[in-house]
Formats: sequence, structure tokens, C-alpha cells
Amino acid sequence: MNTIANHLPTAELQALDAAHHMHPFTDGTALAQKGARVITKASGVTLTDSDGIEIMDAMAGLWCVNIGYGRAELAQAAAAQMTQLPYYNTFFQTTHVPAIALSKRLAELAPAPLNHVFYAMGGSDANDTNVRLVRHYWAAKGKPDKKVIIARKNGYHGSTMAGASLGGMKPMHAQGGLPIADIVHIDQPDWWAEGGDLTPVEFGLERARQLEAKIHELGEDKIAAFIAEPIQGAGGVIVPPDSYWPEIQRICDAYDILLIADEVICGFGRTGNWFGSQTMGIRPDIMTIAKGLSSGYAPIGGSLVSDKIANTVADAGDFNHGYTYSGHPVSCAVALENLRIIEEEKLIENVRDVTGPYLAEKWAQLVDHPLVGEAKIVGFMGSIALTPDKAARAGFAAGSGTAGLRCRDRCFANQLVMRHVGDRMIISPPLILNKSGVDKMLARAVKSLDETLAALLAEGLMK
Ligand code: PXG
Repeated sequence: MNTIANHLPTAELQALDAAHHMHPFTDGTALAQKGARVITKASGVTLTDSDGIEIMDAMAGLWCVNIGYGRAELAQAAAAQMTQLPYYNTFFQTTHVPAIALSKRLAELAPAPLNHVFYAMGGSDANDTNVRLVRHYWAAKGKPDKKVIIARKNGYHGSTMAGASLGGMKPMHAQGGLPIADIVHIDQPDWWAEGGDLTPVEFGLERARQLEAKIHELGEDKIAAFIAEPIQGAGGVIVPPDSYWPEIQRICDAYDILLIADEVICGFGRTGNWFGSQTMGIRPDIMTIAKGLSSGYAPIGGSLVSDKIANTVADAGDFNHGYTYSGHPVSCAVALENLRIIEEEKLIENVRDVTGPYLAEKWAQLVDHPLVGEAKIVGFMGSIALTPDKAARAGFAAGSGTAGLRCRDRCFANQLVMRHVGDRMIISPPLILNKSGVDKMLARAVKSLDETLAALLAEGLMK
């Protein structure tokens, strides 16, 4: 059997990595100088690197390992499926049992009218499906000009041409000629950074009404859909004010605009419900899913689609779209086993009723730290805003990321993976993290914040 050598010295692995492996969202030259951290194994909420150092993973990989690492049941489900039927496609009027079973299960879990699934390999390509699907839907309804999709600045919807276009990340648009045609962006509901003198409630309404203004500007018959994450993840865990989502829902209903909820991060328990749309009280026509669907054990994503859309598209002939690995049997089998574990071990109820509230109470106390201006958390996704001046909600004079980068490095040194987005620190731990795990995570976070504060003061970056 071909095994993957895992016994080379770290420096040798790093040199090989630098020589041949191009990393996502990475300055390759800088990384080659520093050397990538090599992760060799993981169990529960703990990673181990090639030097044997154990690191607590407060990001669940990339927001995806919801059931935690090392669950042999998923490996067994994959092995059994590979033995029985490693691959077959779902094109040309064929199907297979894992895709059938997973589709049925997802239809049961999703809010009422979302009874249909179109599979992808992850969230980006699922959002590509969504762009084509909503435009095809309106064309089938005799409205081919209803094709503009409204999205948000600082939203994240993936890295493909359509995914990155829907996203509102300026550095991504700056590379490769994005966004593609007929995708426009409105401002995000980030009260801390952009709320000015408005109350959160006023600001939430103001940002939601930008959607209405954009619809008036472009014309209702030109707008196919609005897409947003229930809670922005990669943008920095931005929890919108309570007034935001009800107003967005009202506007989508009033103007016959399809609502696409990108649940890639919020789905599968992250917010204390199966879906973030339930937590935020919205009724999407389409939900993008990925990540927690398989807890990252196998690549799978997709679009959960309403009866209204699926039936219209079915009646309109071929939908000329699909991926070789749409509904891959091994990924479907792994996802089903993952969903079984989430349900039977009551991971979502635990986040909603036990560990989530416990974490929320302690997380809120972080605002007492001199460096922390805002602490936000919903279920098991949280963020804190680092600031040199809480009252002014100020940024650092030396630029965005001044404190965030230092804090992220201190976290690593203190055996904690906590990410930074600019000067926001974010967490999204595995849903299995228990109360003592929460305590351990917070102790390491506070130590890292203390050290960051000391460094900022010593370097004269903060008074
Ligand atoms: N939508 C959302 C809301 C996401 O968070 C995608 C779509 C794309 O999914 P795929 O599976 O194609 O990557 C994502 C992915 C980060 C980070 O740095 C976040 C994501 C991916 C990579 C990095 O926070 N989210």
C-alpha cells in the first residue's frame, strides 16, 4: 500500500512544500521564508504539528469540522462506500443510493419549501450553481432580463469566478477582472465599524434599505436575487443588528426578489440551529451548503432549492449545468454519517442550550479587556473587535490588522488557533467543545490578548 511519508524532519517537509505547493490566499515568497506549519494529525478539538506540538483548534479547520476530528465512523462510511460503489455520476438519467438518501435527509432538515438539492463539491461552486439557477428560473418564467444579483461588500461566497464576484472582498476583485457582469454590492451591516452615530437598530434598517434603494435604482424587473450570509463569517463574524434581517425579508417579499442564504458557515449547527436562517428568522428560496455538511471529512456542497424554483426549472427542459462529482457517492455517504452523529449526539441542542450560553456569557466579558471594544457571539461563532479607543470605536493608526496579526501570532504561540480578520479576532470551534474546553480556549485567548496589549504598548502603537 502506498502510504504518505510523515516521518521527514519538519524543515525538509517545509522545503518540499515551498518548492512545489501553491497555497490559497498566501504570499508564497513570505511563506517559503518562514516555512509552513505542518499539521500531522488531529483528535477532538486538538491538532498536532510535525514537531509534536498540540494546538487547540478554535476555528474547526476552516469553520467546518463541526463534529471534531478523528471520528472513525466517517472513515468507515467512506471505506464501505468506496468498496461498494466508489463513483458513479448523476447525469444522463442515473442516480445512486447515497445521493438519494442524503437528498431525502436534507429535505427533512431544511425549512419547509426547500425540498430539493443540487450538489457541488464545496460552497464556491454551489454559488456558481445559484447564479445560473436563479437566472435560468427567471428566464423560464418569461423574465430573461431579471438577472442582476445583489450581494454585499465584505461578504464571502467563495473563490470561483461567480463566488468571488458575489463576495464583496476588494482584494479578490482586484485580481482576475471581477466582479463578472450583473452582480452589484450594497454595504454590510457592520455597526461597529460603519455605524457612525446611528443606534444599531437604526443602522440595521439603513443598511437593509440600501437593498430597496438598489432595487429602485436598477428596476425590480432586472433583479433576480439577493444573496447574503445570515451572519458574515470570513468578513469577521459580523452579527447584524436585530432590525436588519426582518427588513431584508420584507423587501425581498415586496419586490419578488429571490433570497439566497449562504449557509456554508452558518449551517449544520454553528448558530445553535440546523441553519442560520432559522436563527435569524428568514425564509430563503435557496440555501448554499457545504463545510459542516460533512464536517470537512469529504468535499461536498450544494444548493437547497425551494419547490417553486425546482418545479419551474424541471418544467423548463434541461438545466445545462453539473459537475463530474455532483453528489459524489463517497461524500454523500460521509455526509449522511456526519448528520447522524450531529443529530444522535444532540450537538446542536448542546450548542443552543448548554455550551453556547456558557461560552456566550464568558465571551461577553471579554469587553472588559482594555483592547476589546465589541464582543459578538451567536451559538459557536464569535468575534471581538480590537481597538485602541473603545469610546471612539477607533481603528489603529498603523493600519487594519495591527493588533489582529499580533494577537493571531500570540494565539499560535499559546497553542490556540484563533483567526484574525483585520483587527477582529474570530472563533468557530468544533461543536463538541465542552465547558472545560471553553475555559481552556478562553484562558489561552485572554493570555494572548494580554501579550498583544503589552506588545502594542511597548511598540508605541497604542497609548
Ligand atoms: N460561502 C461562504 C459563506 C463561505 O464561508 C464559501 C462560500 C466557499 O466555500 P468553498 O467550500 O468553496 O471554500 C465559503 C468558504 C476564511 C475562509 O479565511 C472562509 C472560507 C473559505 C476559506 C477561507 O475565513 N469560506
